[in-house]
Amino acid sequence: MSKKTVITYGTFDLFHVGHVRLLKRLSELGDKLIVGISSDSFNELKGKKSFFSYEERAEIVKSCQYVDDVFPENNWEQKPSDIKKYEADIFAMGDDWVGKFDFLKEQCEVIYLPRTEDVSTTHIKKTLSSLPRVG
Ligand code: C2G
Repeated sequence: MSKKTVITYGTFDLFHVGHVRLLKRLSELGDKLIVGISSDSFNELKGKKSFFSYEERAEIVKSCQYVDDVFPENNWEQKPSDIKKYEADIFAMGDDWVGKFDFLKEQCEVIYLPRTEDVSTTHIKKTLSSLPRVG
């Protein structure tokens, strides 16, 4: 049975249980999971300002037991060449992206998994910014 590589992408800022549960399920789809972490410049393109830098977010995701390797995601266009470079058999994302990456079906299997409800980086940031200042 040939070994299957799964590839996914994301900002993964303020690493939370929604990210962990997605990465766990992704790792169960194959034998190896590699994650494209959005660079700080790409985050700006996505209109996102992350709390942690690319280096910190990459270190945190790489430390996750479900993840085998990480690499920088610098633009929207690199996915086809990444899939070739890493010989990915499956491209998978949370289903807030459903349909958006179906063009990759020419190269590999494309799967969208249900997001974890009631947790998001945006919500965490909003909650923290509404707390009274301490110290
Ligand atoms: N996710 C999830 N459940 C949540 C929050 C996020 O399953 N409660 C998933 C998202 O669906 C995504 C991954 O975790 O597949 C990373 O989410 P983000 O860090 O928000 O990444 P995003 O901004 O969606 O960037 O080229 C693709 C982009 O880089 C994806």
